Amino acid sequence: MKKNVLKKTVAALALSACCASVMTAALSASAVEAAPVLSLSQISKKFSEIDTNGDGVLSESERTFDISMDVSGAQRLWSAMGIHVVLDDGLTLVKDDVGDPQTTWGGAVKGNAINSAMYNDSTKNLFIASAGKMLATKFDDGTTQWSGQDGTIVTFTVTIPESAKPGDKWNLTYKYGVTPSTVAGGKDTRDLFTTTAGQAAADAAGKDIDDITNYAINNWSNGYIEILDDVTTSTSTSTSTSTSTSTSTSTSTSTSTSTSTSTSSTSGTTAKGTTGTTAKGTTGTTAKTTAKTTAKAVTTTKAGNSPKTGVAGVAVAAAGLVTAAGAAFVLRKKED
Ligand SMILES: [Ca+2]
Repeated sequence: MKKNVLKKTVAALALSACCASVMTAALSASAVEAAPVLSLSQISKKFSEIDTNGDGVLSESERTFDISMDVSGAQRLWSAMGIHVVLDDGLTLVKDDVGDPQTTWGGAVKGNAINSAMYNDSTKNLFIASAGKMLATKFDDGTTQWSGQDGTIVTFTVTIPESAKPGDKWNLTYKYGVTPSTVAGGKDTRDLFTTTAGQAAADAAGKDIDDITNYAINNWSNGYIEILDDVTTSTSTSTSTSTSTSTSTSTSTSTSTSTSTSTSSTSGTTAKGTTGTTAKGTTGTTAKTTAKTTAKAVTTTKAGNSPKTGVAGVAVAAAGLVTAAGAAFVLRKKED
């Protein structure tokens, strides 16, 4: 009984959302449409910047990084989210005193009633969920507004390993999770970033993925932490030649060439050639040439970073998905 009422309500919402957007699209070229772009922090630092006290060793605090999950293009245009982020091997999620992910929820979800983060240690899947509502206010063109905003959704914290060294990189990768019906019961439970109306419309149309979610998963930007190679190691071989010739009775030419090649660091070479001529009483000429060659070291070495494979994802499916499903159910329940 309650279910039916709910279904009708959802259908009505979907219908109104559908027709409102169709009408505004027809009336105005600048209709407000959700085009959510989810991102994760992309951090590139030199080892010397991370090793703040300069002792050559990375302490726990020096190895700790805040990762921000942000969204743009969906200001007041979303209300339901459940998305996975997979942490690379080597990254450790920081937890609070009761074992939950240590998180700070941001402005994008401050109007949402439920915000939840769950982490599966074995699969390294972090599931971020948020649920809001439709607002009474509308955009000028009549488009329905929702509680979800642009900005930071959540900030969580990870540490890189003690063995971290220049050239290392760890990825944080968005994943669209699907919990099969065999696990979830009923029908497949899928990740989403949309409105309840958007999802209802997709359900009504028999589509697995609604349009807003589809945009999100095709435009998200993954995160990473990388340590740039700024360490000067190895010996640089530099050769410097200086030749000078001086002839003639009235002028003096001095040529100085200097070449320096370095494979790993910066090197400068200065060659100075001086020649003075005194033949026939002409004045001496001094030529000085300075050549400087700077070669920047480029390191493309990557170590110890095996990319996530689908196999790993599958392996987690059971446990991670149960978690996802659990969250989805909680969300649904709360929404009801
Ligand atoms: Ca240090």
